[in-house]
Amino acid sequence: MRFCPFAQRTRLVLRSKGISHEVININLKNKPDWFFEKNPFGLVPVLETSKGQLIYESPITCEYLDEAFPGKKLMPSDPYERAFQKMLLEHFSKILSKRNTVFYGGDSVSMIDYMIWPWFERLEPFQLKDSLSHTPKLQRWMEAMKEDPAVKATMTDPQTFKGYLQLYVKNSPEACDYGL
Ligand SMILES: N[C@@H](CCC(=O)N[C@@H](CS)C(=O)NCC(=O)O)C(=O)O
Repeated sequence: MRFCPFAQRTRLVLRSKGISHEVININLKNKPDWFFEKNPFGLVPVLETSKGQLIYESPITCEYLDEAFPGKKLMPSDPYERAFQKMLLEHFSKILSKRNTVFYGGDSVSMIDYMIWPWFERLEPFQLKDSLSHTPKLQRWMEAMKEDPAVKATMTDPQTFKGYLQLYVKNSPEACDYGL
């Protein structure tokens, strides 16, 4: 679903690693029966590999992609650093402000940045951007993230997002298709 932050995590990693893929959007207000064969919980995202293997839960899809495909590794190789990124993700709203680098895992984008980005991208359409006015580090991180090619490729413009939200709150079956 184009507006889902969890699915955006997976799309960010697919883009960042240059993995060729096909996106099939699910209208979550009107899920097709076959979707429950892909994920019995009926949630997006779901990855289906060329061998027909099915993987769901966004952090698990992202870690799978990072491990299964060559190219830039988004998870650190050091076991402590890997554990640290997982701890950050578990508690991201509470402890993120403690870092001293531009990105959360160091001086370049890594998995943790992609895992939390979709929620920050939505601050503007939710008219919450001003909530960052006293957090210069967070603002610098957002500016740096906006320069990342995978972030640019998966970004939804705030107007389109607002259009989706207006339909979503009315429980409209057209919400997921807004802007198509
Ligand atoms: N823990 C899941 C959450 C995924 C999730 O909640 N996706 C929402 C869309 S943003 C969904 O599929 N909702 C459908 C529903 O609740 O029926 C993950 O990380 O992948």
